[in-house]
Parts: sequence; structure tokens; C-alpha cells
Amino acid sequence: MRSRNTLRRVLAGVVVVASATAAALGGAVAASAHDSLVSSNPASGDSVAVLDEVTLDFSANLLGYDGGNIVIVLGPDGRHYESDCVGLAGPTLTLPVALGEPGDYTVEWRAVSSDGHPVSGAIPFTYTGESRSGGTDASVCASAAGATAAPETTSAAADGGGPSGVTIGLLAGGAVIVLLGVLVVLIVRSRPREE
Ligand SMILES: [Cu+2]
Repeated sequence: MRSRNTLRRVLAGVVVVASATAAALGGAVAASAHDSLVSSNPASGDSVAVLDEVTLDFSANLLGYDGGNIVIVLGPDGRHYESDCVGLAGPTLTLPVALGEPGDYTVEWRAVSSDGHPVSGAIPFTYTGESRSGGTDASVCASAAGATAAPETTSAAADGGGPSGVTIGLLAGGAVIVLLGVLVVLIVRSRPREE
């Protein structure tokens, strides 16, 4: 009876600790927000006659994971018009571009928010300048080329990405706590009773 009561008490303690940790984690997650795109050149819907560089300014410094921040520019023909990899400086992403035919272009971007979550979006703009030959079938940047399909999946997962990350974190945290609890129970049970 005695050891069963101890077991019950330990299990109750584990539940309390697990709930408290989950609440604390939830609070911490709610307190931190994803960084958002503050401004860009070109801005959504802009018409530009000259454009050598796309810049995206975010609300906080992005994380510089290798290949984590990706910006591509797709032309009216669906080809790529980046001329180099994207550069990161604090909260700003800069992408050199060489546009081709006049028409509708789209900047597709994905960035790693300062809280570690990916954010993404698309900026449509119109190029009205002179027609030039150019464009490539894939990105000239290796990390962006490897993730050419990424903008679609990430933009779909942009809002779902955060919560699923949180869920995974909570599940992992919960699992660790449960394992610790089981360990404690096993130790308590295996300890010889002296009385
Ligand atoms: Cu976040």
C-alpha cells in the first residue's frame, strides 16, 4: 500500500511538472512573434523601369542559417532572374538581379525569423524597362536552386510552420518529462524499503 501511494504521489508530481512546463513553453512561444517583412524594393504591385537589386527589410535581424534565407525572382516566362545569391545584413536581404523581357515578375522569398521560424511570401511587380536577354532555368545560387520548389511548400506552411514547430517542441518536452518521471518511479520502486 505504502509503495503504491508513493508511486501515485510521484505520478501526480510528474503531471504537475509537465503541465507547468507546457504552460511556461506556451507562454514563451506566445510572447515571441515571427519577424515580418516591413518594406521591400520593389514593393508589391510596383512598376519599375530599372532594377539591379531586390531588397527586403524585416522587423528584426534574421538568422543567417546557410541556405535558410532564400530569395528568387521569377520572370513572365517562369525563368529565374537572380544574378547572385542573396546577401544578409542584419534585418535586410539583398539580391542582385538582371531582369529580361518587360512584364510581370515575382519575388519569392523565405527567411529565417529571429525566433528560428521560417517566414515566407511573394511580391509581384512589373518590369517596364528595356528588353534584355537573360534568365536561367534554375537559380544561379546553389542553395536556392536546391530549394526551387521550396517557396510553394513554405508559403503554404508559413502559418502552419510555426504551430507545428511549437507542437513538436511541446511533444518533445513532454516526452522528456514523462521519461524522467518513469525513471524516478523506477528508482523509487527499486529502492529497498528500510522500514
Ligand atoms: Cu516564430
